Formats: sequence, structure tokens, C-alpha cells
Amino acid sequence: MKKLSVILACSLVMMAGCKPKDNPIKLNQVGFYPQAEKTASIEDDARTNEAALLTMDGKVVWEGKAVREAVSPWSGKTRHIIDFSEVTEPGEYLLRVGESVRKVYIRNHALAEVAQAGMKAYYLQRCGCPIEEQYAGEYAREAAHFDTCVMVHPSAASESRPAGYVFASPYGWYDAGDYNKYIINSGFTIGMLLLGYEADNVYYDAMSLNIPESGNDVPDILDEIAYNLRWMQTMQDPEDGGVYHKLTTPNFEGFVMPIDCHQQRYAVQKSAPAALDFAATLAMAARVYKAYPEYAAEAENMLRQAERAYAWAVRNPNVLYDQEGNNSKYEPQISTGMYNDSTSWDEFFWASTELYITTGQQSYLEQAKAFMPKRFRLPTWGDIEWLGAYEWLQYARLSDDVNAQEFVEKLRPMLFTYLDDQLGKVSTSCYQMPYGNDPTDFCWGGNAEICCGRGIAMLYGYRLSGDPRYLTGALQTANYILGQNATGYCFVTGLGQKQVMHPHQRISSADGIDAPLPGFLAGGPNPGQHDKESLGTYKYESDFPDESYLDVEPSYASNEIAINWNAYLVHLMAGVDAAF
Ligand code: 9MR
Repeated sequence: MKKLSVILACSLVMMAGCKPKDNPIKLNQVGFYPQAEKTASIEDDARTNEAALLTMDGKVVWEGKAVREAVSPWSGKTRHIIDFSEVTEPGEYLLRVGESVRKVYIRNHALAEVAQAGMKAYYLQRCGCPIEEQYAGEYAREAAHFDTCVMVHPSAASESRPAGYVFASPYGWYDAGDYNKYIINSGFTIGMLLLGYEADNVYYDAMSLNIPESGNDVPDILDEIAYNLRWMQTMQDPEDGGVYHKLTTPNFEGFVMPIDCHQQRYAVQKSAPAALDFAATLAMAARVYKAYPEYAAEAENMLRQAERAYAWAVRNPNVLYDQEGNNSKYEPQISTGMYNDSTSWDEFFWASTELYITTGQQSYLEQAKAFMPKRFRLPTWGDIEWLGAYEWLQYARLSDDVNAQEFVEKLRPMLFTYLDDQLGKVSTSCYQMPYGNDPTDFCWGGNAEICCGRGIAMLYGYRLSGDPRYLTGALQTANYILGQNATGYCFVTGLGQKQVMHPHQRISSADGIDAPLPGFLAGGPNPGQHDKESLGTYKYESDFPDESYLDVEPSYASNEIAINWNAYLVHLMAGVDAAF
């Protein structure tokens, strides 16, 4: 007991910030499911032949040693894998390895808290309304960015809406750490969230978010998403059906609160990817929302808007967003996020898929067939075709539409070949998971786009086959996000024992509250270190791919938050939780 309290005291000192040395025990700091695999990765020097799991009053319930070790292919560091899966009794424990300890939680619905916090985070990103104390506690803030006077930028001018024309484009979510609103990323975000909803709707229907609409008859997740859909709907030019690529200030605002932002906001250049992401998102939403009387009329509008946007893209398939080109021609110059693309074919696949499933029209089916993916690729904002592919796989499970079979026959093997290849890497992985085994896994937003993205692919594997190996694969990627990684961080703000405290997010930085807005997934290790020149006195402590992470506000390349990244987080965590 005495020894235990000394160990505990030491680790509390470490947590308090004296930080002599990082805790070598890397594990999921939020929770393990009673019946699921439970592992930890231990850094080099800990005495891994002396591992034990203790109850909080010091009773040893499990003793063991590392089951294997793995050498990092890039840093050469050795990690030892501890496996205490045989402990299935829910409770709070301490994992002790040599002199080090970490809290362990075993409980039912272990990941529900992460899914809920990740979804609630969207309320905190709302633009153009007050964030109220009863829903946000200390994170309440005044309304700002009403966007009632958005100006058409010269790059977006048309006959009926010339440059300088003013229109209202209110509501929506701030994209990320910045205050702009981008159609490409909004579309991806809603697509990823609604795919999760379609797969696990019963689970989401019971999710309570405590948002202003919580008392109505619509699931909270749909009310929250509707807040962003309302904004997206305003981004279509009513004249020709084209869709503005983004709503933005010319330059990023400083690290100030929304209320202190005063730059003019512009609707900038129409593009085919924007029109198609808009079409896909609204076609999908029209299908989901029409079931709710509150949204039935709006659902019809959404579908009409989606069809018009698609028709615009068919007429303008090669119009891509070109910030540099625009800047050489027009004033003011725009320097904010580009979300630019080199092709719109992947967007055509997603949009025609959603439009066919919503309308049953043959022409959309023919288009979807023409743009069928050739291989599996994790869907991202810039490479979106597998959102469409996931939709076909999901649709085919529930419908007797014979047309869906042709898609399933082609897409299913692509998915499973990819998943089996990734699962093959787990047994030699430093972190006991199908992530982090290739240097390319670490990139801008890699926590979400690759790690959670791969977990979601695993979830589809599980949903389609019922094979628990894929569910375990998904769970393992969740473990990475929650602490079983080279940095030891739990990457979701407000959760875990080693928390992200300084995300690159203007509100978190300017609100005067120490803890950042909760429920946001940080971008994660990114050896590209694109922000290295703008870090001031900060410096990356390591160049290794899995360690290129800095919990400091200027690190936009490793520590930003974003709505698309939270969509991966929510889909994965809710999907795993719904399956257990
Ligand atoms: O997520 C985007 C990433 O894939 C790009 O490499 C990067 C640079 O173009 O931009 C990221 O998106 C940012 C966007 O441009 C502006 N808002 C913040 C986004 C997250 O960093």
C-alpha cells in the first residue's frame, strides 16, 4: 500500500507539470470494453517483466510481462506490448510497470463519452448565434459572424450577382481553428457524419447533446447537422445553380474571439467540386431529414438544390478552385484555406450515388457506374469517392435494389483486400494496431484522416461481414487516438490523463479559459512540419514521423482541430460503441 501511494504521488507530480520524464506506459486513457482486447505499449526502458494491474485499493488482479516487443522502423526505439485482456471486471485500476503507473478504466460503453463529446463540439463551432451557458457552461460566448452582408468576390461574379453584390449566408460551423466556412469541408463533414448515422441510427437517436433544439422530436445529431446545412444552402447562386467554393475573409483573422473580428467576408469562386459536394450532401440530407415533419419541407428544397448544383457541375466539370490564378487577377487577394482539388471525378461518383439513392433516377445510376472507384482509398475531403462507395455498401445491406449488387461485387473485394493487408501489420506493430506502421500514416490531419479513417474502414468490414477481427481493428485505432501512441497524448481535448491543452484554435486561445474547448480531435503527428518556420520559440522535439507533434498553439500543422476531423472521430467512436 505504501509503495503504491508513493508511486501514485510521483505520477501525480508528473501530471502536475514538473514533467521530469514522460510516462512510458502508453494506453487508451478513456476506457476499455470488458470483453475486448486490452493492451499497452511500453517505452524502452521500463521494467516490462514486472507488470501488474491493481485495484485502486492495491489488490493485484493480474500479473504478467510483455508478450512481445517491436522496434520502431524509423526511431529504432523498442516498444513492449503488455496484454491484460483477461481482466474483464469493470472498474478503475492502476497498471504498474516497473516504477511507472497509469490509470486504467474498464467499463461498458467505454467510448460513448468520446463520441458524445466529439459531436457536442459542433455546437461550440456554431457561427452567427450566441453560445449559451446552459449548453456550454464556461465556454458561453457572444454571437458574432452573422454573415448577413457577405460580398460576392470578383472571382465569383455573375450577371445577376456582380462583384460587390451583398447577400446573407448565415449560420454554419467555423471550419477549424479559423473562422471561415468552406463548402468542400462542410460537405465531407456532413457526409461522414450522416454515413455514421445511417449505419447506427438507433444508437445516435439516443445520443443527447444538450443543445438548444434538444427538446424537439428530432435526434440531436440531426438538429446539429441541420445548423450547418442551413448555411450550405445559402451558398448556391439561385440564378445558375453553381456553388461558391468558400465564405472567407481575405486573410485569416488573428487569435481573437469571434466578436472581435471585423474583416469583410466574401463568397469566392464557384467550383465543380463545391457544386458536387454540395449536391451529394444535400441529396443525402434530403433522404434522411424527410422522415421528420419539422424538416420535411426543407428536405424537398434540399433535393431541388442538389439537382441544380449537379446540373451545374455537369456543364462545368473542369472548373476547379484556383486561388493563385484568382489572386493574379482580382482584388482583394485571398490567402485562406484552399481545399483545392485536381479533379472532380471522385466528387461526381459521390454526388451521383447520393442522387440516385434519393431519387431512383436512371441517369444518376449511369453516372455512378461510369465513375466507379478502381481501388480502395481512405476517403478524405480531397479524395471523396469512398464516401460514395461506403454509401453503396450500406444501401445494399438494407435495400433489394438489384442495381446495388453490381456495385457491391466490385467494391467489397477492394475494401477487404485493403483491410486484410492492414490487419496483417498488427502483430508486429509498436502500438498493436493497423495504424502507424507506415511513415505515410503520419501527415496533416493524420489522426483523423488515416487513423480514424482506417478504423472506420474496419467498421465497414465488420458491418459487412460480422467478423470480430475488423471490430478489434477499429477499436485499436481508437486506442491510438486515446493514448496508445508515441506521444502518450489522448488527442481529444478535455479527455484523458495526458491532455492536449493548446490546440491551434482561435476561440480556445482567446477565451481566457485555461482548458481548450472540449471534444475536439487534434490533427496529430505530422513529419511534414509545415509550420516549422512559424513556431517562434517553439521547436519540434523530434523529426520521427510518429513523434512530430507539438501541443502548442502556433502548430497548425500538428495541433489544429477541424470539423472534418471530428466527423471521423464521431463516426469511429460511436460505431465501435454501438457494436459493443
Ligand atoms: O486539412 C487540410 C489539409 O489536408 C491541407 O494539407 C492543409 C493545407 O492546405 O489544409 C488543411 O485544411 C485547413 C484549411 O485549409 C483551413 N482551415 C483549417 C484546416 C485544417 O488545418
